[in-house]
Amino acid sequence: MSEHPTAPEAHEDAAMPPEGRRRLEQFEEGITLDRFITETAQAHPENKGKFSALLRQISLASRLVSARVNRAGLLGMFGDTGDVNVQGEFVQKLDEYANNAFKRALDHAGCVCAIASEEDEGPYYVPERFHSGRYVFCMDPLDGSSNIDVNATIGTIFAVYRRQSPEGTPASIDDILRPGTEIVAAGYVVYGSGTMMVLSTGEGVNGFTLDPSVGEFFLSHPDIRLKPECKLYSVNEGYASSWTPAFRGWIEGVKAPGQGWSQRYIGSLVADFHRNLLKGGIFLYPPTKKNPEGKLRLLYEALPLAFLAEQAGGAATNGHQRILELCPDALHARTGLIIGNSGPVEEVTALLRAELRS
Ligand code: AHM
Ligand code: MG
Repeated sequence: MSEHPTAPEAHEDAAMPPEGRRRLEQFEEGITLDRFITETAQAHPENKGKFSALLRQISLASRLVSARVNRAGLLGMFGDTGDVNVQGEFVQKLDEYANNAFKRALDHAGCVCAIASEEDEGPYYVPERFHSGRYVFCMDPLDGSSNIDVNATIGTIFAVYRRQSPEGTPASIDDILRPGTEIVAAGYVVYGSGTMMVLSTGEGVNGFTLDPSVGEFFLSHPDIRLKPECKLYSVNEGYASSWTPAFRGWIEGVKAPGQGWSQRYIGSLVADFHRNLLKGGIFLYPPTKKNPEGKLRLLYEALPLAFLAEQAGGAATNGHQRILELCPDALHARTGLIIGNSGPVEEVTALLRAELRS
């Protein structure tokens, strides 16, 4: 039996909650991300190993970024590079590192033909010598960059599409700008007090915690479902003066006496989404005066998280339409985002739709 990763006495701890005991048993069974990938591939032999290669390279890049994030303060990796990205934001040193780590991990493995990144103005088409593959990879390599320098949780968000053009031919922008209904896998990695990858290949959502002592992700959160109870809302209330009356009315409603809601907002979408996914909650970022289309990016922020939310039994809209039915018209297109437990998401969306009609 594997020794990984806990001392036997931990199991004898009568005070340990059942959930903790269950997690330790999962760890002892040693269900690694690698094994999960192998078993997923066996269930889909049509993928010819390329999908597994892709997931393994994502895992590698995540571990590289995790290691770098953990040591950033020691390596002089805080702060910006002096460059400004296509979003008009200063590129942080870790943004650049994460962007390159994922591109380098993926471009030569024969599984990806194009990579779209928040940090790059245009798509990166994989050189032909690397046998450009059958998948398209879209990512925000390091979401929540403003939290880097304060050691608060940040993360990588990604979505995978199957290319539409034939393999072996040059890929194009039409392979990248696809509706969310065509996503074949999506996930994120949170670099927080621990590092965790949350992944869906379209058959539910599973969470894997990185054991840094062995450099491997282990299944720690199998079959994640949003809790039916939803009493957390995440919104930047500093923009309240930009909200429409219907939106403001809904927020005032949850704050009314006796409603029992709490507000939680980290300012890293990936971290706010992760907490809400595990505890039950709703994240809202509507259009504002500063960002009339919304701030968050459809292709590599909203769409992957919408895929995960739906796979976990939740919902995601832009305030009017289901996010997964949207197709970006540009790489860096922005959107409003209301995401989390389906009850409150549908409630806010119904109010906003009615407001639009009136
Ligand atoms: P980033 O991708 O450049 O880090 O920006 C996106 C981030 C999200 O992670 C977060 O939800 C949002 O911006 C916070 O914005 P604000 O500071 O306006 O509340
Ligand atoms: Mg981001």
